[in-house]
Amino acid sequence: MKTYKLSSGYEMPLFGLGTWKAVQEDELYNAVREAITIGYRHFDCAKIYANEAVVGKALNDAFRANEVKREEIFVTSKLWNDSHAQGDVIPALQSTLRDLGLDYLDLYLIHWPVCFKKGTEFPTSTDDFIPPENLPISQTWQGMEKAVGQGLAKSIGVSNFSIKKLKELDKTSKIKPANNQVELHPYLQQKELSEYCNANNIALTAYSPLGSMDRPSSLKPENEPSLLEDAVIARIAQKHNATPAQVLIKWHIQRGVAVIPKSTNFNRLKENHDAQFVGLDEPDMKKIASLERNFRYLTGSFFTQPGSGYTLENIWDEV
Ligand code: NDP
Ligand code: 1BO
Repeated sequence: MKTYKLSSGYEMPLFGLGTWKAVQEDELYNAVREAITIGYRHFDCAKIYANEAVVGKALNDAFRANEVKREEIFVTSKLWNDSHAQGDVIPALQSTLRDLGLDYLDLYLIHWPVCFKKGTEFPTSTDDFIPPENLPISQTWQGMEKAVGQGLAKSIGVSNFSIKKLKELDKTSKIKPANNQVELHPYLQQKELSEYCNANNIALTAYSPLGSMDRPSSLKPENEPSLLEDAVIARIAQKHNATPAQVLIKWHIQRGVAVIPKSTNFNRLKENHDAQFVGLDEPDMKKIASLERNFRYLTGSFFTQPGSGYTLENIWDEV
């Protein structure tokens, strides 16, 4: 499997398994065990997905069964928005490690540039938010740097960060973020952000690469465009005797971007893994580039109640 050498010196596999919304425990457990058998070596987790104990059980059972060694897999998790205070980072990470049954993470990310009061999973009122000016990201990052110092995370990074926020972080950070995990697919190609990350040795990971169709209905407007039904993607898939999902996945790997499609279905796990064997050519890449429409499936609007201190403008730093 292709890897990306992170600025920390560690290698991150360019293909992994997403675990958001995988809430049915047996299904997720079996999916992780099956994924390991198929050849998955990168698992994307987060505290807020509320399923790290299940992922951890599956990983540890696979270690005990000698199917894979800890050092052969790459595990990412993410700091939730309620633990941004510098002193809350290590306890949050330790809690994630306990859930996963691991001694260290390969990568720990700040999940969103949004802060909640301690104990808030999802805000129900504006009182649950801490406005950005009251808890600068530089303080959270100092907690992240301590995680590396204590050997709890091999690499650290961010998620949903704009160029402006990466530049801000650069002014005070001792350890540079190794990774920025963002929504990325042919309808949201993030050209400038990709160029900035490439130039600054920040690996990109693409989330929601297939369009995140299983999002809760509250986060899913009607009539959104479907990547998997896109006619251009379908024609390229047909040409290579592949599926649209495989084209969407391989597009990232071919560009040196990590991609973490979620599935708990055995056939789709295999299909997605085998995307790495599809070879897209230059005309395919050009046709896919032409699909840009600056469209986000995950808009971030769930964080922008009036009075929260957060707006779409100050989350994405776009006008
Ligand atoms: P994806 O784009 O990966 O889409 C998941 C959906 O696609 C599920 O409904 C899944 O169903 C279906 N699917 C999977 N494979 C195929 C296939 N081959 N053909 C057709 N349908 C398929 O969405 P996610 O939003 O889950 O993104 C992937 C991962 O990225 C997340 O799980 C999470 O780990 C991470 N993420 C991180 C975010 C962040 O803020 N950092 C935000 C969002 C996601 P089924 O399971 O039934 O196969
Ligand atoms: C709020 C959605 C988080 C997915 O990673």
